[in-house]
Amino acid sequence: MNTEALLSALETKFKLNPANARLLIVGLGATGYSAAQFLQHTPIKFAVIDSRKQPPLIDTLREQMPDVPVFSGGFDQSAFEVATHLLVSPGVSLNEKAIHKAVQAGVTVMSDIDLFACATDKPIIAITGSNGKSTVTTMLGDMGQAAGIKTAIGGNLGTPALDLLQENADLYVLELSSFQLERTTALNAKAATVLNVSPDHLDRHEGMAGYAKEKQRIFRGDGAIILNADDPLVMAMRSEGRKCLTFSTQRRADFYLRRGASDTLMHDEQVLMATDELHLEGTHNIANALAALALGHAVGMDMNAMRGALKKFKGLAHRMQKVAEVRGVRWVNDSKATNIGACIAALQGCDRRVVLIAGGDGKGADMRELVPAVKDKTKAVVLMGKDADLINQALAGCVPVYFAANMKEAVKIAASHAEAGDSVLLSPACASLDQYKSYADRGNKFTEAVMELATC
Ligand code: UMA
Ligand code: ADP
Repeated sequence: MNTEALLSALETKFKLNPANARLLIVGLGATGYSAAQFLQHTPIKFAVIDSRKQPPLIDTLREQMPDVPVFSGGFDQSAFEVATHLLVSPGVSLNEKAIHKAVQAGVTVMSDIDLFACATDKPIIAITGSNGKSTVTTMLGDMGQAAGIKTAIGGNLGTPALDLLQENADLYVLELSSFQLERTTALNAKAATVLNVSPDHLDRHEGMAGYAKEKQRIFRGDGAIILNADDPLVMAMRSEGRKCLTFSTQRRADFYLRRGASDTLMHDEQVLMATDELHLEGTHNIANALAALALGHAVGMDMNAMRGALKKFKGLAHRMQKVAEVRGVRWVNDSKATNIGACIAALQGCDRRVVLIAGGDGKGADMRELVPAVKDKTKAVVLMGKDADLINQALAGCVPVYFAANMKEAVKIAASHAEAGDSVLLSPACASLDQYKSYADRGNKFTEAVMELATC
């Protein structure tokens, strides 16, 4: 890292001068810790605060950086009063009283992505959307490597952006959530996309309009804009005077799906590959592949290398992952479907009758949007978790609904309603945290229960 260039960028973009700046890192999870590690090698003075009594990385921080002041167990206003800048972790709402007050007093809010953007002059591909972010980010990582470019992938995907700098890559591919974007101003990605916008995180954003506005922040700067021509909310983000590429599974676009005897992925008049060369389920994954091709193309990646990577891509765990075929019933783990849009895409992609297992924390979404796809594809629904009653009311008797207390019970009930030729799909349309450690934990519990069933 070139510290001089970093400090100059921080001074220009955030009026952050180490001589008088006091930066407060808000949140001591993966993001907060990565920011502390990064700042430790700069002259910027900082402290860390977390509202939790025992934030996950507090012991590691105290051991590794004993001189850094740490506050925990609440957002003590006095810590905010001496700060000139706040670096707020994505899990902390900007509506927190202490943050709100600090902002009113003139304190600048920034994100780890801002620090990252100021710390590198290497090209960045930035990816957001309600669904498909991790899949497209991973596809681009594979494409970059196949093209011989040292590529690092991370952000919301798991590895905090600042940790990626240690890889000294020539291309960074960042998955960004609406929470990361709402507090980011310095990003200028060489190519960026909003894959789609469907209801999610409405408990933290001001309605769909507010949520879409946060996503649109990914297009700040002067890089190429990649848009989903099938999503009107995304197309409304088109901006004059910027290089723009579109992708579509429904109409002619820069990168599109051509239906025919053999369905093909196209770039203008050029046939790129047949869809049956992809090892992925569902039309939504074709959209993801087209988006990845458009992003790669926008940064000048070799088309053959990109095609080769896509042909090898096997999909990520917990996304439409076939777990087993038991007595003619296919069991599919789509635990990562943490919102309505993902669940609808999963149902639409199923070519069999479905017994759906859903439920969890609906994050304030209107579950009635599930009705058409549920009516069209499912023969029964098994509900569990915090918002099971809410989903049941939304479905209003359109299919038989059963309730389960836990995953083992849900799998048992689903098995009793599925016949040979059907699929049982775990695609919850909800976050998992009311009952599980994570979506992965929920998916693993599902897989375990299915395996138990298979052996009895
Ligand atoms: N928290 C507090 N008090 C605090 C700080 C955090 O209660 O002072 C809570 C938050 O409400 C949240 C949890 O602690 O429930 C974690 O928050 P965090 O900001 O410390 O999270 P990190 O560990 O830094 O992880 C974050 C992303 N998490 C969130 O946005 C909630 C990770 O995305 C991301 O991989 C990581 O940064 C690296 O960039 C995870 C996620 O669930 C996968 N993202 C959401 C999603 O995909 O839907 C947005
Ligand atoms: P994200 O990182 O945005 O959560 P993932 O690639 O992890 O996206 O997929 C999350 C969920 O969304 C999975 O259930 C997956 O099957 C579904 N999904 C993936 N891509 C799309 C898409 N383009 N449209 C709708 N749903 C999708």
